[in-house]
Amino acid sequence: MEAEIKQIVESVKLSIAKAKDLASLTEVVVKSTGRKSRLTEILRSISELNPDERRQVGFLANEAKVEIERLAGEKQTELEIKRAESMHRDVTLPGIKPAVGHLSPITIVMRELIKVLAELGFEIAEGPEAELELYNFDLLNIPAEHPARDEWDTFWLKQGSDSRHNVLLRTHTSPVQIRYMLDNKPPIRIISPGRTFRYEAEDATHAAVFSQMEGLMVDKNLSVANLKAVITYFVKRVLGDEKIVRFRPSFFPFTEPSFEVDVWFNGKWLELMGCGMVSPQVLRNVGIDPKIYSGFAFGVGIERLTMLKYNISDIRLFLNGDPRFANQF
Ligand code: FA5
Repeated sequence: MEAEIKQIVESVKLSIAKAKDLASLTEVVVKSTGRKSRLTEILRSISELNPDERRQVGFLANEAKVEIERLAGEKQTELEIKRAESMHRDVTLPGIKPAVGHLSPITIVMRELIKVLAELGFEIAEGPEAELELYNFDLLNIPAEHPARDEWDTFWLKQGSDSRHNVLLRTHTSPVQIRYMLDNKPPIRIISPGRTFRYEAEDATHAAVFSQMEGLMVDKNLSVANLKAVITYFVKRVLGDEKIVRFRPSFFPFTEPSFEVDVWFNGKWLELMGCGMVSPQVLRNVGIDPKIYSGFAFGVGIERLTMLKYNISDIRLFLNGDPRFANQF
């Protein structure tokens, strides 16, 4: 039995030395000195031995237990120091840069435009993306059979009994003009940025989902001169003074006269917005007397403006989510 005790101590010594962490050390200690260990078994059976043997074996077994506990204690201290050292942080090392998001180029240009027009006294008015047919078309002088409806084909969301109940995805931000004029009397000076939708074949300059910003000013004595001055001013403020801007006669059912505004870009004209003097019929539709008041309005394509500003050749890049494009801004 004496030899066995010595052998137990030797093998436990080896196991303790090999323990890689505190969990495996605890396991060794429990296995060698716990209730089910051979050492405990020996101590329990001492009473069956004769008195001489009893003293000798008892002494050795107790000594073995004390020795194992001492070795385990030393090992525990060693492992704890190691663990503390591995957790040590060098605060002078450069940190890991967190991935922070950023504004999309559309938002950057939109905000810039809002800032410039706010300086001219325009306030923001908003309208819903899911719009009534009545506001998107009828009250803008585009009745059901009007050919302009083909140009602005869209996604219909709800079919009701008539245009007051039919809901569609708005094709432009112009319905906000109607909503605002129904609720407010002149003088009016608003801008309305937002998403617009068209059932459209996409190409480098046409998207089915894009953004516009509407502008509307209604007051006494407004003329095309005011329209031209405001538009030329904000386009040059956003794109730079050297940009060449052209007003081209055009047609919109809700303005008279109407124009398209183009900017010279990569060797050709790029259409940036539609605009014109608010049609007297539209003013009458919303209860404003066209004999007293006149107004002008414009609807600028924000993607187009952003393409001009940053020299982007394809509108589809805005929505395809490629980080190589998005992270350049
Ligand atoms: C309109 O939407 C009129 N509501 C603009 C207007 C407002 C006229 C107020 C008069 C008074 P138009 O369909 O031309 O017009 O669109 C205006 C601008 O939106 C275009 O000049 C262009 O910059 C942009 N745009 C139009 N369609 C698309 C498209 N599919 N993808 C990207 N931009 C577009």
